Amino acid sequence: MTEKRALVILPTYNEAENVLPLTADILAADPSIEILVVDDNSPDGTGDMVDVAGKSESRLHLLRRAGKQGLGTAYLAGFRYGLENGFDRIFTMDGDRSHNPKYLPVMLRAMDEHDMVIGSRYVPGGGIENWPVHRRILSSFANFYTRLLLRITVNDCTSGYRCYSREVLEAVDPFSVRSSGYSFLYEMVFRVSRAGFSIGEIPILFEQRVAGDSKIDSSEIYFAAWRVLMTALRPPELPPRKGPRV
Ligand SMILES: Nc1nc2c(ncn2[C@@H]2O[C@H](COP(=O)(O)OP(=O)(O)OP(=O)(O)O)[C@@H](O)[C@H]2O)c(=O)[nH]1
Ligand SMILES: [Mg+2]
Repeated sequence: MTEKRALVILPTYNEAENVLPLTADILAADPSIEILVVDDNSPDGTGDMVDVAGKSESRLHLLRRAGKQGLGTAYLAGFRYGLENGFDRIFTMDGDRSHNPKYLPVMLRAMDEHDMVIGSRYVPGGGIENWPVHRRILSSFANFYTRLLLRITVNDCTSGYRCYSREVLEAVDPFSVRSSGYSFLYEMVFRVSRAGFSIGEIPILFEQRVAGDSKIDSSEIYFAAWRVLMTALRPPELPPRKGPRV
């Protein structure tokens, strides 16, 4: 059996203090993993730092975009790169060190059993470190509401720490997802589960960012709640499933 190739997509916008320690930890976590940083021309020089580091590290790649274009399209640019370059396992992770790379090998092993694996804060053993109470309540309510309205069984629909198989990305047409941020995350879970693929959850401890500023506005969570309702009322047309998992 040929070894499966894995890519971690790291969307970054002004993560200069985080990006190189994070990429070093990811590369050390598993020798089969490569990284694509999708940087939106960060004014703090994040992209330049990755560019320099990539010259002496063949597993570190950089995709620069002209300006801040949002998290959803950064994921899509990464998916396109991963599919075009023959990767079989495609991860997404936040670039602010909230997602600990120590879970990557565990998630990779779980991909032997599942088509998609989520690093989950809301399964036994998972959790969130140092979040203010209002943010915890909002996030767990958002997940409860999403599960209920969309009738999906995944516990953490808005975790950005996840892995998709190539087959999943080829089947669910992520390029037709128009929403960004949290909406993009739950909508992908919805599509993957509706298409009949198996989704596993691995408990993770989500660590609050220690450096740099948050880029996602909390208003996005209200927008996502609205989008969930719209998706429940008018589910997107999904392409037919290509065939059973073998
Ligand atoms: N390329 C790109 N990356 C982005 C954009 N917006 C956010 N990001 C990155 O996406 C990841 C998640 O964003 P965060 O700001 O950490 O969002 P969050 O985790 O909800 O907020 P905090 O908990 O406050 O960190 C980080 O790596 C950001 O740098 C964007 O427009 N383009
Ligand atoms: Mg963050």
